[in-house]
Amino acid sequence: MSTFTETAPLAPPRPLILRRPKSTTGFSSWFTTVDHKKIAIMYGGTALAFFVVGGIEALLIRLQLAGPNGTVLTASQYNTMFTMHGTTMVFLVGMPLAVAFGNYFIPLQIGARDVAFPRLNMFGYWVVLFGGLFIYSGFLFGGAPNGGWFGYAPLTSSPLSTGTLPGHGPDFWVAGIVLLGIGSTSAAINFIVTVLNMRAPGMTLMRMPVFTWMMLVVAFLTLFAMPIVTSAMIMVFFDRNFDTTFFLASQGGDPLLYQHLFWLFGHPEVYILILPGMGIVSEVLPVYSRKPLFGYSVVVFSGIAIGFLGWGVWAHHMFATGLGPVAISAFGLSTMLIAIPTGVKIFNWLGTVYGGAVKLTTAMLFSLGFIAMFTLGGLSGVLHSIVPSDTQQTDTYFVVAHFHYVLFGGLIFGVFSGFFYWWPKIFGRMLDERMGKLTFWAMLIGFNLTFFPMHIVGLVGMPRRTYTYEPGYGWDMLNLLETIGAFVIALATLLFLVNVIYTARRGPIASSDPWDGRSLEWSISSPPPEYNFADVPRVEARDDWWHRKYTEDADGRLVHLPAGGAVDDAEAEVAIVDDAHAGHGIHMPSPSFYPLVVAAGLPFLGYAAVFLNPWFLVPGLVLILFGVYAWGLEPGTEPGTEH
Ligand code: HEM
Ligand SMILES: [Cu+2]
Repeated sequence: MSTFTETAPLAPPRPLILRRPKSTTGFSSWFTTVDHKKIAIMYGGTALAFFVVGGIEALLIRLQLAGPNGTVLTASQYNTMFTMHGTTMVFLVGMPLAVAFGNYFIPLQIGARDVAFPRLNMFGYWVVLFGGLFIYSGFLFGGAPNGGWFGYAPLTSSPLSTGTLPGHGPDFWVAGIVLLGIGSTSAAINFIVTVLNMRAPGMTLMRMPVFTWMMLVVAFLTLFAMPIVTSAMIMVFFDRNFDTTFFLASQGGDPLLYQHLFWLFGHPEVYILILPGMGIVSEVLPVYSRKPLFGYSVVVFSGIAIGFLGWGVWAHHMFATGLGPVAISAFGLSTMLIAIPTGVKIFNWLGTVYGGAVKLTTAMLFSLGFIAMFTLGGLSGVLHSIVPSDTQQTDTYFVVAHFHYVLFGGLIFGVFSGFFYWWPKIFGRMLDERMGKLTFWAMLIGFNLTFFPMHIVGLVGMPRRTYTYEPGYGWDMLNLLETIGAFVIALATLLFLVNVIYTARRGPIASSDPWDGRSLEWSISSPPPEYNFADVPRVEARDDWWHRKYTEDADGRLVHLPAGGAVDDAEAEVAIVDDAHAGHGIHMPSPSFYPLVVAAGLPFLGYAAVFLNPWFLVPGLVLILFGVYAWGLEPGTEPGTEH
C-alpha cells in the first residue's frame, strides 16, 4: 500500500527542454507565433517578396527578348530564368498568397477564434519559406532549376541529360517541390478541418461567404493534387540517382507517364491558383455594388463543379503527344465542359454588378479587371480545347498569352483586389485610393501591352521558351511592345509597394467597417484582437453582418437599423476597450518554438537528396526528431498565460 507523503501535483511535470516563449508581441514573437492572423501576414509578406523576385526574372526574360539576337542572358541562364519564374509564381507567389488570405479571413468569416491546428499552421509557413529558400539556394550550390516549371522527364530524369542540364538544377527542383508540397498540404488540412468544425453557431455551409467556400474547394484540391506530383518527383529522383527507368523509353520506361502524372496534378493546380481569386471577387463585387451576390448557391456549386471537373481535363496539355483520337476527343470535350461553370460564374458576377449602386474603389476596379481579363483568358482556353487548333498553338507564345491572362488576370488581379479591400482590416489603415487607382490603370495597361501581343506572335509561329530569334519574322515590334509592357507592370507593382510604405504611417486609420461590409470580419475592430471575437457570434443569415445593420421596410426599401448595427468610429473605440475587457478569460494557444525547429530540419533532407550525401541527414533528423518530440509533449495552451 502506498501512502501519499505530499500533495500530488495536479499534472505530472512536463519535460520541457526549452523554455516556452511567452511574448506575443515584438520582433521575436514572429518566430514563435501561432496566431493565424500573424502567420497570414508572414505568408503574404513572403509571397510579395517572391513576387518581386519572380517579376525581376520576368523582366530579364523580356529584356532578352526585347529585340532579335538578344545578348542579355546566355541560353542556359535563360532556361534557369523561365524555370525559376514559373516555379516562383506558381509555388511561391500564387499558393502562399491564397493561403495568406485564407489564413487571415477563413476564421474571421466563419466566426472562429483561430484555425483548428495553430502550430501546424505555423509549421506550414516555415516549410514554405524554407522550401523557397532551398530552391533558390540552388543558385549558390551547383545550379538552379532549369527544366521548365513542368520539369518534363526524361529531360530532367535521364542521367544522360547532364549534358543539357548540367549541375544540380533538377535535383533542387525535385526536392524543393516535395518540401513545398508538405507546406501546402499542412495548410490544406488546417483549412478543411477549420471550415468543417469551427464555424460559429448558425453558420451553416450555405451561409458561408463565397471566399471561404472557394478556399475549402482549394484545400481539397491541394490535398489530393500534391501527393500526385510528389510521386512524380520521387520517380524522377529515382531515375536520376538509383538507375530506375520510369521515364526512360530506351529502357522500357515511358516519358508520357511523367506527363500524365504531372498534369493530373498540374491542371487542378491551375484551379488552386484561380479559385481563391474567384472567391475574393465574389466578396468584393457585392460590397461595392451594394447588392447581395447574385445567385449565391449557383456560384458556390459552380465552384465545386470546377473543383471536380478540373480533374478530368489534364490530358488537354498533351494533345500533341499522340494519345490517339478517342482520348483526345474525350479530353477536348471535357475541357469545353469546364467552360460552363466558369461562364456561369462570370454571369453571376455581372448580375451582381448590374443595377447595383456601383462604387468604383480600387478594390472594385481590380475585381472588374479580373472579370474582363479572366474572360479573355478563358476564351483563348476554349480555343485550346479544340484539338486541331491546339495542335497549332501548343508550345507557342499563344499559350503563354493564354495562361497569363488566366493566372495574372485571375490570380494577381484578384489578389490585388483583396489587398485593397481587406488591407484596412488587416493593418488598421486605409491604403491610398488615388495611388491605388493609378496602380490599377498602370497594371491593366501594362498587362495588356505585355500579353496581348503574345497571342499574335504565337499565332505567327514564335515558340514558347525561345531563347533568341532572328530578325525578319515579323516578331520584333511585338516583342518590343511586350517588354515595354512588362516594365509598366513593374512600375505598377512598385507604386503599390510605395503605397504600402507610405500609408503605414500616413494612411487614415480604418474604422471597423469602412466599406459597409457584409460578412463577419467587418463586425470586429481593425485590426482584430488576438482572439478575434470577444463573443462568438450567432449567425442567423447569409451576409449576417449586413442583416444586423439593415432591414427592409414595408415597401422593400433598405432601412438602416439604428442600434446594434454598423459600428461607427466612436463606437468602435468603445468596442475595442470592451474587447480587451471581454478578452479576459479567453484562452488562446500559446506561442511555440517547435514547429519552426521541425521545419528547419526539412531542408537538410533536401540537401541530402540533392547531393546524395547521407551526412546531411544527421542535422536534419536531429532537428526533426527533437522538434516533433518536444512539440508532441508541449500542451496547446500554457496555463497561466494572459490569453
Ligand atoms: C510581370 C509580369 C510577368 C511577365 C512579364 C511574365 C513573362 C513571362 C514570359 C515571357 C514567359 C515565357 C518564358 C519562355 O517561355 O521562354 C513566362 C512564363 C511563365 N510565367 Fe510569366 N510573366 C509574368 C507574370 C507571371 C505570373 C503572375 C504568373 C503566375 C501566377 C506567371 C507564370 C508563368 C509560368 C507558369 C510560366 C511558364 C514557365 C515555363 O515555361 O516553365 N507569370 N512569363
Ligand atoms: Cu489544364
